[in-house]
Amino acid sequence: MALRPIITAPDPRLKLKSAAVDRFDGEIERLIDDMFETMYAAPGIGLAAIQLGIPKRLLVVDLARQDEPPAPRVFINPERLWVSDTLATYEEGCLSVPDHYADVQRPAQVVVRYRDRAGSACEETMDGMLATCLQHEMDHLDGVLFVDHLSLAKRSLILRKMAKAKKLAGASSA
Ligand code: GNR
Ligand code: NI
Repeated sequence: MALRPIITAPDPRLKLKSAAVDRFDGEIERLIDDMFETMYAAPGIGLAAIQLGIPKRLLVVDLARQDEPPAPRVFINPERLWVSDTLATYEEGCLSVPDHYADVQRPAQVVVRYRDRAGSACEETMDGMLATCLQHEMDHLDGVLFVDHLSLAKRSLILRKMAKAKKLAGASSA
């Protein structure tokens, strides 16, 4: 297992549409292990492969609290089959947009079809934080960040701050 660096905005790779996973082989297994290690170390509750620069439709999630045993979940080639009309609002953050948080409205319930780590087809109805997190991660697979759901004014403010922080970091370390 290995920690891998998480890409932060602004970065053109975060806008890519990721491609379906078509082989469930050792390479994917290694990537999944690295994604968990990187997500837990961050720490975060979800991570999409593109956040490590790999444009594959693969994401990992663990919503267990610190006082609960780990509950790692893998979702490969996930598709939303149905979304509720009812919306839910959560304050979201993103490991690719560090230090920024904002309320985002999304469908409160979703039905998702995906393949698990073994490649088996699964279908699951989700609500609560899992529904929000899955939709946040599935957005990453289509090059969408949570800030893209905000008003232009809020999005621009956050992305301007991110660009400035990156420039300052580059100037001092490079
Ligand atoms: O760690 C994360 N927390 C979070 C909080 C609210 C809604 C979504 C998330 S996902 C985020 C990790 C991340 O950036 N995944 O892509
Ligand atoms: Ni994210």
